[in-house]
Amino acid sequence: MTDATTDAPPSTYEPPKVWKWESESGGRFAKINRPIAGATHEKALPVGQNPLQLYSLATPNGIKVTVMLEELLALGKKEAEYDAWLINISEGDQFSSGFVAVNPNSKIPALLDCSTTPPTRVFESGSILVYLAEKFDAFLPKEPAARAECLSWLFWQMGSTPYLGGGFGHFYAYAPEKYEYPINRFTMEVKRQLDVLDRNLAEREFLSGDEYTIADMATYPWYGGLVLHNVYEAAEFLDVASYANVVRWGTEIERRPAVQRGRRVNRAWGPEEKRVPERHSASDID
Ligand SMILES: N[C@@H](CCC(=O)N[C@@H](CS)C(=O)NCC(=O)O)C(=O)O
Repeated sequence: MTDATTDAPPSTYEPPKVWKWESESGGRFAKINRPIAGATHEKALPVGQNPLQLYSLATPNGIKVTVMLEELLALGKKEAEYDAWLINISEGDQFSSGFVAVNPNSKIPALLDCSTTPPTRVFESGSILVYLAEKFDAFLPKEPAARAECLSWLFWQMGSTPYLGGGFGHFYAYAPEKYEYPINRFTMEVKRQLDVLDRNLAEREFLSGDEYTIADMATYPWYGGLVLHNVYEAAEFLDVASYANVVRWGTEIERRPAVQRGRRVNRAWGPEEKRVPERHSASDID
């Protein structure tokens, strides 16, 4: 027997009336996925000497913030000096009581601004970028229309990327088996997103116009990574080379010294010379 609309064999899975957390779902990251929030263990976070304390990891969401901090330092904003502490998410560091106090959502990146009294906690990478842009008056245009365009692209990234990472990446690279239905669904959406970017970048140098902004910093680690670094080993499958404007934009951003520096911070894997697991001063990267 086949499903009348797709010719696929019928699914044998019947969802129960009430879902219960009984077993690991399988696939990479299954061990850290839980259906409940909150801390699993008591542990305080370390705090260094610099005004800003970052708790993170060099994933695309983490890199957004280290790139922004390095860009601010490159502009001469000394108050943007930061300590970057490594949060090993595969070991469950994001579930410590200290981390949960800074980010109740238990995901990197999380920022504590110790230059304010009391210290200000900021979580969600997009929110951290806006906070830093406003605090240091940089990389977020002030003129209302330009600002709206920048924030529109920033929020576009925050809303779109879960389909790339949690949807496409999960089912194409991490799930225990290759399932055709979700791979088709999320490939369609990711290619549409790449086309949105490509059309926009055909008309302008950066995402929101002539200026490099936090919208570019947020979007580059995800879609730049996808078209330049064969993320999920999907470059051929997605035909990323056909999004020539995205390739041009990603290449241009990647040439920036602050981007090169930011990509290495909180990196605890890959070639030794590219790792900077913790950063407490510029000399940790130099
Ligand atoms: N919307 C969040 C997403 C952050 C996020 O998904 N972080 C991942 C690493 S890239 C994480 O910490 N995962 C650990 C977990 O899910 O337990 C943001 O942009 O800050």
